[in-house]
Amino acid sequence: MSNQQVTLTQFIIEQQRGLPDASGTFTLLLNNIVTACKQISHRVNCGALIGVLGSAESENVQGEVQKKLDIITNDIMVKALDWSGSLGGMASEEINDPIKIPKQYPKGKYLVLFDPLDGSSNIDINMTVGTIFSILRCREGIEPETEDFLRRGTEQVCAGFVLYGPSTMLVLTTGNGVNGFTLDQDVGEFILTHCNMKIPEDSSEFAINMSNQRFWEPPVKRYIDECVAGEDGPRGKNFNMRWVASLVAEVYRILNRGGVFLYPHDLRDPSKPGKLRLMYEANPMAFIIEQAGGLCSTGRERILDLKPNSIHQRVPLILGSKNEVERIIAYHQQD
Ligand code: AFP
Repeated sequence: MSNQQVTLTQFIIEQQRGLPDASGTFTLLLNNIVTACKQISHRVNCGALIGVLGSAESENVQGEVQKKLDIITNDIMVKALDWSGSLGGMASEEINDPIKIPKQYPKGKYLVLFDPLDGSSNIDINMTVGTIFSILRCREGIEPETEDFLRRGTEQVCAGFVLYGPSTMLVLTTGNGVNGFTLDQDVGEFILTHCNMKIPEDSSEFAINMSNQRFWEPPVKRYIDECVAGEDGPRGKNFNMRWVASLVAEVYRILNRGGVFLYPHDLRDPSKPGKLRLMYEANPMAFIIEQAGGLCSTGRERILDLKPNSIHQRVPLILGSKNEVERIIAYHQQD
């Protein structure tokens, strides 16, 4: 590590210094999240060597079969965070109700919501997975109920994700732009490597699960048909397609070279307006994407403006390069 390198801890402390009311609680919370993610990174890296791959014999609250690592990573997050005194409560993709802070520990002024291992169906094939988190403020001293978590994405004070890929990376926003940090595995520190990330406004790359095509609504069908028509169609240029089936990997790609990601509303099951979860997938990604100059929408509404109705609510999700997402929104308005 050279003297020039800025660690995540230094970066956060320097950012917090500018805030008159900063007490160090937020820095501690973030530090604990990062410690958990380093532990997760280690487990994911070791994979089959330590017997953590494969499915557990259980389902999560969404009725999805849990991977062993879904359970392990959830426990790592909870244990890294519950003692710190910085949290009033937590919510996880893997647990139905809010997770309470054990009685022996003090309660603090933040709430954290997380998906401990997003894209976990990729884990057995050694593809990129990640942890996504969203931090909200909490009234101090209360025992937060579900209702206390159900706040619009605009109220997030911080959002981030850690990507366990060829490198382990943390992407973070506190509402002052987006920065990327790479884990130096030898030193055990996240180092600032991607300053002030900005998404190109235009793009010719889209990501969507094409196997759902027959269920799409007309505006999405129109957008994708026009991309696929390439030079011969109304867009007059060729498009490329990617689908990793891991939101963290798709968002990271878009942050670096632009593009759009769609998991749109579809007509398969009227009880499910989308696949992805608002509070610990769509909201944190929307905060990051908007801070990097992109847009994030359901097609009809801005994600960050949605009033949540449950912790595990699903929403349609369309995000990425500004001009492409604006086009998709316009197609929804014309529908
Ligand atoms: P898993 O965590 O079950 O692998 O789901 C991943 C995910 O929530 C998101 O990361 C992907 O973008 C999306 O689902 C992939 O969905 P499909 O499997 O329908 O392509």
